[in-house]
Amino acid sequence: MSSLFPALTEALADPDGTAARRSALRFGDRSLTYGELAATAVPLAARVGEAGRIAVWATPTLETAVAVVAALLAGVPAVPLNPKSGGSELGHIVADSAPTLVLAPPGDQLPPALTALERVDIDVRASRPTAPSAPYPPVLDRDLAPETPALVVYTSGTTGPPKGAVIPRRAIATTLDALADAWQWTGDDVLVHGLPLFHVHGLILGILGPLRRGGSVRHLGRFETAGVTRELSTGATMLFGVPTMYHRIAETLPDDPALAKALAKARLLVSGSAALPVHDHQRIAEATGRRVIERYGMTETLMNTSVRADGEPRAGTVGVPLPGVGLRLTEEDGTTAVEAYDGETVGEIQVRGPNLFTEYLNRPDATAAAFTEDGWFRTGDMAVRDPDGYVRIVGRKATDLIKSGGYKIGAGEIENALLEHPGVREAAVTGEPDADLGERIVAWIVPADPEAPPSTDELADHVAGRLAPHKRPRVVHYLDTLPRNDMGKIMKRALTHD
Ligand code: MCA
Ligand code: AMP
Repeated sequence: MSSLFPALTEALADPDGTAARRSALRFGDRSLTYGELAATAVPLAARVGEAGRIAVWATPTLETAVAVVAALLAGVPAVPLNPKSGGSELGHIVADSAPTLVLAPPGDQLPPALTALERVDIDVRASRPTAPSAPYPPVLDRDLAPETPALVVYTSGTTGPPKGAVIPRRAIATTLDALADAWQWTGDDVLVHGLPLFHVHGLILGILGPLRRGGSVRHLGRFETAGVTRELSTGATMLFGVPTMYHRIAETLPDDPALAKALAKARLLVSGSAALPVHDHQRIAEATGRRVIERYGMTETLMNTSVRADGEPRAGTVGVPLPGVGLRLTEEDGTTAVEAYDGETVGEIQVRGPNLFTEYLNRPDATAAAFTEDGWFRTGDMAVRDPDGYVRIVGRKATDLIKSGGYKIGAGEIENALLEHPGVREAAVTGEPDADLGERIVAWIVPADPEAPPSTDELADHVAGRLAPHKRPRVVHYLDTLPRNDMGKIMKRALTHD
């Protein structure tokens, strides 16, 4: 397979050439050209070349981008870790993915779950000004087979701990090239975003995307509308974000003419990871004259559909299938295709194509269950199709999956964490609509001692410390019993707070 990053290969071949001098990555006041990225990532790739699998302490920094590029050059699968993950989540991911070493920025303190691993510092400064001094990695990235695993990204299911989706090199190349076609995305584009770097959206689309095109990315470190204004006013051409970020932009716009002006200049504003409400689409369009376009993807499938840059933007839809992606809607039985393009008939979205993952690590049962017998991946997303093929997502099959701030969160893992609190006898978790987060996590608790129930903050801290802060309940209701059916199963639909 050819190199994932032709511009980097070019910079390696000619360290003084034009390609090498082009800007690649910028995080705050720290940046790397393609030449500097090569000089930093190639020695690191040589260092990790023999490793089986490597964990990356995926802070929103230059170091994470360099580490992932190094792993991809070396052909060693990288497991990006959320640096805010709690002990039990990290423990699970490390035990399941069994990395041989962990890459982290120098000076970052790693939690106990990682201290047994060999640590390699990602020292961007050390190799920055010079050409690559270490030998090239034993295997050059262009010699690697398309099926070589590139990343293992952990993603929540309805029950149990997160599963590691194994993403091969061909899926990354395919999805990024399909997006280039749909968005007319070139090396002249400068992307701005403030997404986390341990998920597909921020890492594959937001970092590897610009690098594959030979363009550049400016990462905000953390999302703030002021950073969006600054970057789009000074040369950035594209913005990627989750709906919560666009909601915050829509809220800010009435009092911030500079933000409106900056957004109006952008070539492309893209939202994904969850549905962007039509109201936010409208507010942004009215204030800026620009329409946000949506694309639809999943950790397991990378990107499936998008509104095209040369197509008609339509709020409430995720556009049309990307080149190479097979997409069908199926009836309740999961195999009979829905033929209608009537904007009304609902079916489950199933997809197939070279954009798909290979398997869930160590979970052949879950991998098999995710596909139909004839090889379609069941997304669990419910949709209709307009007469011209535009897909509208209308819901989700599983009520036990919550999308909050663009993060997918399984109710089951939060329930299990809550049950580990001594003050909790029974627990159920649901999602409810939230203007900012899309959905917020709600916990329904039967306390062990009704006279002294654990507080909302205590339970939020408990879940944040064990799993991750974005999985913490925002609201807690206290009940005497949970509603159960004759089989003893909790009836979540009966959980209402009024
Ligand atoms: C508050 N905090 C706490 C606690 N309470 N920390 C520990 N314990 C507590 N009890 C901290 C948080 O860590 C955070 O810290 C700060 O308080 C605010 O937290 P919160 O309100 O939760 O978040 P936010 O900062 O308002 O986040 C909104 C966000 C975020 C920025 C939109 O949700 C986000 O980055 N979402 C992106 C999700 C994403 O990338 N999804 C892609 C997966 P601090 O301020 O220090 O951080 S989906 C995907 O990849 C597919 C393929 C797709 O289609 O894209
Ligand atoms: P994740 O597993 O975290 O990769 O999240 C994937 C899920 O995010 C999909 O199955 C959809 O439910 C949801 N999703 C992603 N993009 C969109 C979008 N543009 N509109 C609605 N839902 C989306």
